[in-house]
Amino acid sequence: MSTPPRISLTRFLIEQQRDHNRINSDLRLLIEVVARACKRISIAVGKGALGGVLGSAGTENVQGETQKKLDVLSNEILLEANEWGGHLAALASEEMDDPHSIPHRYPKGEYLLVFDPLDGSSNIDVNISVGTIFSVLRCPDGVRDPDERAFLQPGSRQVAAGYAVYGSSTVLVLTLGDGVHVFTLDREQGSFILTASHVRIPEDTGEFAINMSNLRHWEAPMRRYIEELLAGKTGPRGRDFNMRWVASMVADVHRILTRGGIFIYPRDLKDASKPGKLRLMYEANPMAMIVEQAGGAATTGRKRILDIEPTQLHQRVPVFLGSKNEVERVTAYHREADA
Ligand code: P6P
Repeated sequence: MSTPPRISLTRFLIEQQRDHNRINSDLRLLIEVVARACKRISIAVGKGALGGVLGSAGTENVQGETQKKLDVLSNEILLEANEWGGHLAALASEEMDDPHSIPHRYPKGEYLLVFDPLDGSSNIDVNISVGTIFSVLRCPDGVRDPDERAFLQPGSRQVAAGYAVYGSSTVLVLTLGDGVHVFTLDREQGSFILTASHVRIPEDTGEFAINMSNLRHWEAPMRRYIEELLAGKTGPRGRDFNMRWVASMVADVHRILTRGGIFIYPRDLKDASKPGKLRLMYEANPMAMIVEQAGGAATTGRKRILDIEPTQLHQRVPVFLGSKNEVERVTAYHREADA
């Protein structure tokens, strides 16, 4: 059997630009630069205790969460990598209160990049997979000095989205709006190599991902859905289900992209002021674009995530995403309960 040609990320992007006219040179540079930054973050994460970057940075981010040293380092790597290229009008990050302007010494471009530089960082010190999540939007026409308002666009306007998982291998998952493609880092060559194209999420699944410790705080339709899964063969679903929870969204989503499943971080009444834990702009939106591009679904339990009109850069939303038929079922339960 002939081995498929080794297509690097660079070749893939050049072909997307030249043969398919799907992207322009600025967006191609943006993806290349973000991928290169993810390689640097992968190296830093891979050093573990030997890199002197584990543990807390002793600072808090805008979420009021203690920042890990690697959170801060990953953020700096992404800022430094993206400032000089002339492809961005501004950047925003989970780790920064406000958007980051492109220094005046560099040209500005037409894109906005928003990212979670190191998602799942509570897992760093215990050597469990973490990752980077990013989303690309166009800067609104005529906006020369974008502030938070320029970023507040629905996820349906994303031109690209992706994540890197720093696990047993380092994987970059990317969508440019024409399917989902997976690249695996060849550490010897230092290149991301295409290892899967047009990935599809099975519409049905026997696996769910949720943090069960919050059960007593959930809304009624959420408890109904999970209790039916736990009832297994003897219950209304007539089959058994399995559960996984890595507590790194990138790892849970990558498993779902690879073999199906449903990922849920619901609204819980533990803190009524927070409509969910996960952030819309740099967690829910990019993951929702990827999941929908792979034939899955992504809702807040009540509405399509990509249709949400953002009101704040760091706003939170409930997240239900993955195998289409399961997401549609649990969303129907919420709508029935609301009716
Ligand atoms: P919990 C990581 O902190 C994160 O933002 C996501 O990556 C992950 O899915 C979730 O929070 C885990 O939350 O409440 O289970 O620790």
